[in-house]
Amino acid sequence: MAKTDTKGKKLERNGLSDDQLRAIFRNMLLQRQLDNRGFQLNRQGKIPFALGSEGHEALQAGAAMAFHRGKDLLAPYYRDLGLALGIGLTPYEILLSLFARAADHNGGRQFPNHYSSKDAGLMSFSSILAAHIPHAVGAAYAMKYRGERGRAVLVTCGDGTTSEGEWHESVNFASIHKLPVVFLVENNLWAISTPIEHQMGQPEIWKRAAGYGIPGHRFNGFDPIETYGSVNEALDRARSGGGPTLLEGMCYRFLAHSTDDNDMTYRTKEEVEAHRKEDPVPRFERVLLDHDVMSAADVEKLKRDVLRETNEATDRAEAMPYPTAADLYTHLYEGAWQPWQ
Ligand SMILES: Cc1ncc(C[n+]2csc(CCOP(=O)(O)OP(=O)(O)O)c2C)c(N)n1
Ligand SMILES: [Mg+2]
Repeated sequence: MAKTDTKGKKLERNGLSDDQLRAIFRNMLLQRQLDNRGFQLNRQGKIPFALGSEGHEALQAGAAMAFHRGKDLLAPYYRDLGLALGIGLTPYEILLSLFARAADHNGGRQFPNHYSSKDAGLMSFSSILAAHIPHAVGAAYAMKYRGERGRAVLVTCGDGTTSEGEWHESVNFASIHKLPVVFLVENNLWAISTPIEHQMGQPEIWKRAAGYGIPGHRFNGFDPIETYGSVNEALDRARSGGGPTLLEGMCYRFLAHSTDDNDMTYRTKEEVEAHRKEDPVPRFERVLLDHDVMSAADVEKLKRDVLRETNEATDRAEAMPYPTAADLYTHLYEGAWQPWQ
C-alpha cells in the first residue's frame, strides 16, 4: 500500500464531510472495477471497445463532488467514467453503454464510454476531440442569457485536446461574455502516443488562462481533496457571476489509451511503474485509514460491495436486448419513422 505522510497530521479536507470522503472513495473503487470490467469484456469478445480512466480516479471523483446535481451541466469527454458516476449514473447505466443495449440512454447507438443522461445533466458528446467544448460554452451562454443564477457548466478534456482550435475559440468566447463555465483539463501527459512535450511548447496549460484574461490554476489530480477544493472554488465563482476559470489537474493514464491500443509501442513499462507508485486509489485509502474516516473492515466491505454491484450490473445489462432495425430512426427525425417522411 502507498505510503502517505498524513498520519498524525490534521486532515486538510476542504470542507468535505466524512460521508463525502467515503463517497469519493467509493466512486474511485467503482471506477477501477468498471474499468477492469470493460477491458475484460472486450478480451472476452463481448464488447467491441472500451476506454479506461485508471489514474484519473481521484481527479474525477473529487471534481464530481463539486457538481450541483439538478442545477449544473456536465460536458465530459470519453475518459470521464468517474465524473459520470459521481453525478449520479449507475454501474448498470455504464454497462448498458458498454454493451450497446437498446435501454442505454443513447439507444445503444453511441460509441462505448460516450454516456449521456438528461436527468443527470450530462450532455451528449462525440469522439471528435474538442467538438463538445463550443457546445458547453453555448449552454453556459444560454444560462446567462436566460438569467439563470446559481448554475454553471463543467467541461472537461485531455491535454492533447487543448491544441484544437475549438478549445481556444471556446475559452476566448467564454472570457468575452464572462460565462458560467469551468474548463477542466485532465492532463495525463499523453495524447495516445504523443507525449506532452511534442504537443505544446508551454507544457503548463493553466498558464494560458492569463492570455484569455481569466483565472487559471493547476492542482494535483492524484489528490481528490485538493481537486475538490479547486473545482468547487471555480464552479462557485462561475455560479455567482464571476466568469470562467481554466483548471489543469495533473494525473497519469495507467492503462493503454483504449482496448485498441498497445502503449508499449511508445512508452516504457518503467515509466508507467514510476507513476503507479503514486496510484491515487491506495493512496486515498491510506489517508482515510490514517484519519479514522474508515476502518480496515469498512474498506474491505466496501470493496466487496463494489465488486458485487459491478457483477450484478454486468449480468443485468448483458441480458438486455440490442436495438432492432426498426429502432434505426428513433430519436433522429421528430414525428417520422424514416428520414424522407
Ligand atoms: C479531431 C480529432 N482528432 C484526432 C482524434 C483521434 N484521437 C482520439 S483520442 C486522441 C488523443 C487525445 O488525447 P488527450 O486530449 O490528451 O486525452 P486523453 O485520451 O489522454 O485522456 C486522439 C488524437 C479525434 N478523436 N478527434
Ligand atoms: Mg492526455
